[in-house]
Amino acid sequence: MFRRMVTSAAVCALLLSVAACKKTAAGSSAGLYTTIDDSTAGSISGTIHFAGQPPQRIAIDMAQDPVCGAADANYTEQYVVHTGGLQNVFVYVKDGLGNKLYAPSPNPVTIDQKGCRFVPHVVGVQAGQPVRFTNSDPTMHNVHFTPQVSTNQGVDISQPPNGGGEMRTLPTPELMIPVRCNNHPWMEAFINVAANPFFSVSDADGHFTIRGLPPGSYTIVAVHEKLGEQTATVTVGSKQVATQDFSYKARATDASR
Ligand SMILES: [Cu+2]
Repeated sequence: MFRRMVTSAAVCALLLSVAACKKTAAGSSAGLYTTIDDSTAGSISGTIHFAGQPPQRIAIDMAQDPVCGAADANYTEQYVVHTGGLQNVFVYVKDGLGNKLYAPSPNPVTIDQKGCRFVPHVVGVQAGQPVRFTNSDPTMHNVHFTPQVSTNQGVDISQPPNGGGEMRTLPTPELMIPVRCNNHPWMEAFINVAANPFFSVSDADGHFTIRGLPPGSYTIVAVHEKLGEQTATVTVGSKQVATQDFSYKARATDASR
């Protein structure tokens, strides 16, 4: 018993995911977690702009697998821009919550393999919240990733045609973990593990919304897989929708991707 407690404490000391640790060490989550107060909660909403001409998306040759070759056309997803808005940017609250802890949702975030691509291309998940991997294609796929943070375990699982469903939980915050499929080298997705539930991924028009924030001043960070991070400070009043946009532009080395 004593050893188990010591081990648990040691593991907790290593983990950044304080919420999950305290839950384990205390044996109960009661009182540890802050609940979202809908009577005062505000949100941060904005658009990720892409200034100038985005690099052209390239059609992917999927002929090596007849099933993929028969699927819809597939294009590189590094720069998905529609009417000036950049999709697939992960935006999260980095600072401003003080010592508030939020329970990770037990509901999994799903990454499907469909049309020989990962869908969605970028996901956010809270530390301790499960990620579920599925395969909707009539061909064999695979999910393979190696996190940099040692407390997040690597994954390398084969997924049979129209199968899968395996779940994994990453306990520690980490940004843009690349996910690949061993069978199809063009396939790529990114998992972002957040310390709290306040994050969003920009949609097809570049819009994002982070909901449920208590009134306060926050540091938020936008992360793009190729163009990196941008930071902003945003103040959110009671029931207010605060606006914060970001703007990226192509790098000189990315003439065509
Ligand atoms: Cu695959």
